[in-house]
Amino acid sequence: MKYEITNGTINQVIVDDFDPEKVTDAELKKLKELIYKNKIAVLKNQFLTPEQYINLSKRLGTPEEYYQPMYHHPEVKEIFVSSNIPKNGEQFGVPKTGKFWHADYAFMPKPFAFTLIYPQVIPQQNRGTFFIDMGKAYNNLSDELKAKAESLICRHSVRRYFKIRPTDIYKPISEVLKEIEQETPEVQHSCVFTHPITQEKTLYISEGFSEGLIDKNGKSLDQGELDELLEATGQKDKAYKNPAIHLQTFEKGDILIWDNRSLVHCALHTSAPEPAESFRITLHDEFDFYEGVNDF
Ligand code: 7UC
Ligand code: FE
Repeated sequence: MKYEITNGTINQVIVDDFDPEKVTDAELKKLKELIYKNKIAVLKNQFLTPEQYINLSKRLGTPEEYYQPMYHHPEVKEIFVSSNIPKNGEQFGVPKTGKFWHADYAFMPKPFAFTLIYPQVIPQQNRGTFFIDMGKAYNNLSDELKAKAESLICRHSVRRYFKIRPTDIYKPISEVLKEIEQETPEVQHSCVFTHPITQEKTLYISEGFSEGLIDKNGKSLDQGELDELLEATGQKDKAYKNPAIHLQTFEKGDILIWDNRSLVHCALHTSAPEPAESFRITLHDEFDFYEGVNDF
């Protein structure tokens, strides 16, 4: 496995000669270490069937199916399908997913270590995903804000970005809202945690899923306090010009793998109705998401 590291707002590990049939466990271990350290890897020229894709993923970690079946690939349930291209005349997966700053499953008690994205149909314009390194974001805070953030807990929920399901049509909105709260009740996570592998401190908040901050005594802080922290990370920049924002573009055959503990991301969906489709797999590794995650 030969790789090259390109320096940028976020470093990328580019692997040109990746062969999932030949790669050894030792090389995959090395790849994971490189991802923890650099945050993003791109495997070039991959043309895998859904089975080959899930088999490769299983060698990198433990896949978890998305909690809502409407996102599942019909043949491989662990594949989350983002698509605006119907298959056999029917909707395939869910269109326009993740178009807001978030870390995958931050609204769940046990978020994932890694996310893999394998674009299948790439639009000509506005392709790619924005990323912000929240380890760097923490590091760039003033000492005063660092100390404050470390003492806080953040509440997270999917409620603002829950997608209306086909089966929700004609339901009273109050019923849908009640179901969201029952199925995915708000969770709490430490506002800052130490990455279990790199030992880097990371600010764990996002514009899409974070609902508010509370102190260790359970007292809620003003919304302005969360907004101040989000602003400092670059997530409030609606023009995506903040220097902390990295735009990752794709080519056909790329598989992107990133560290979902350190990075928040925001999908860049085409404004014109261009066809787009990608297959996502999310993985747990052998470590807790962070030390103490089970206490929440
Ligand atoms: O449709 C979507 O944008 C999915 C989103 C609510 N959740 C992705 C995740 O894994 O956190
Ligand atoms: Fe996502």
